Amino acid sequence: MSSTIDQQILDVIRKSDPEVADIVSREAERQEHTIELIASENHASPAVTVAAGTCMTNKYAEGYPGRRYYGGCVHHDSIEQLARDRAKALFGCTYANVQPHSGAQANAAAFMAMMEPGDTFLSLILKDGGHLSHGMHLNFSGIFYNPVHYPLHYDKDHAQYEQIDYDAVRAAAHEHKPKMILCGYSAYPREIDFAKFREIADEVGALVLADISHISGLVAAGVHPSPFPHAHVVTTTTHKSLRGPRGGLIMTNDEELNKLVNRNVFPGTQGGPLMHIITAKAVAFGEALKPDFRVYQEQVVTNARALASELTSLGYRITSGGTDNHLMLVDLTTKSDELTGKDAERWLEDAGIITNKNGIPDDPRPPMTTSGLRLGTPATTTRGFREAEMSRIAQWIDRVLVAGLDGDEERERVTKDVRDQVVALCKAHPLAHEPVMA
Ligand code: DSN
Repeated sequence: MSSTIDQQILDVIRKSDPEVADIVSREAERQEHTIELIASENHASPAVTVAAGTCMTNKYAEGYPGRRYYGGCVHHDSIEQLARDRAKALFGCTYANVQPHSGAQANAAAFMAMMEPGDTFLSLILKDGGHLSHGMHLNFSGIFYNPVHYPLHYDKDHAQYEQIDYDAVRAAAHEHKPKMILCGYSAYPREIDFAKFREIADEVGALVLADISHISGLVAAGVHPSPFPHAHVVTTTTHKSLRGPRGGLIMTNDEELNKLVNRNVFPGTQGGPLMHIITAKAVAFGEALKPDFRVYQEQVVTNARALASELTSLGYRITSGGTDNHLMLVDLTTKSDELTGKDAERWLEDAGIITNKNGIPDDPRPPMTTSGLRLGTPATTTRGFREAEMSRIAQWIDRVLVAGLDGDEERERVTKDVRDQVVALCKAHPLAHEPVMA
């Protein structure tokens, strides 16, 4: 959010509710002066942010354009149709449902469109880079369906160590005969071969669901191969690399599946759509259709490679040996056996560098501790950082982590020094205007 816009919004809130305004103001300050490396976050443009706060929130619009359960939806029909049309143009597909409130909601509706309760599906397990909604036992996907999982290459000597083992996907598909095969991940740094997934699915009569939540910005810009025409259904969030408002989106080229998707979003899993968010999605898709969006996404990938390369030279192992997209998983144990993701996340946050602990493939530590850190470049690229800044950030990360291992006194000294430099860099690249990498 731009600080100019923030200020105007805050002035309005403050007049009515100073307590809330204070909290939002502190968050705006936090975002302005910290380096955001969480791979699933970004800084939405002022236009997207403001669109999400418009009068479009005031309307019930259950149903779809032209077929609503409430009167007065004429402008909501226009905005939803515009959002759909822009999504279709962006991803080159025939049908788009812009109503899912989130990625997990999008997956719930997609699952219901593609399977019956109790059916088997094949996915990557959460601990290896999948997502909660890809079959975790406490999630709807693991409660109402029967998940089986394909592995990564776990053999350290294999050229594709920690990458998807397509032969194993094929073997699992033939063994389990799933109704659906799910590809697309939350912590996977390599290119996905959607055509290969479709080939395997066709061999066993399965459908392919591609959850491109993390990489949808890259896909929209042509920087990562598209899941179309290979996947039967594609889901995504809209707020990660795509840089829209927080929300979900489902797409397909198949008329029958589209009918099922629509029915399973509303009334299957949701009631009234969040029309103010759909308005902001339309704005975000419009931004992503502009030629500069490709330049931004290319820089996201270049920055990720620069960050991974500098961390490697500082003694950290990047899982799978590098990155093809916007994120990387850092194996902290190559620096020190003592170093955990939990400590690293906390120490870096103290220094103004925001990350998240993340399991590495086959991680012996539990998810609240982990041996890894997930880093991504969509947000830092939005504020205009390039390779030189990535290199400095890698060095700051290393200084903070080494100092943390050296004990409290050293950590305190280094944290303060790095924090000051982080603030100075953020001040030199303010969030106070249109995204630098438009
Ligand atoms: N929690 C998201 C992420 O950080 O990848 C996925 O939903």
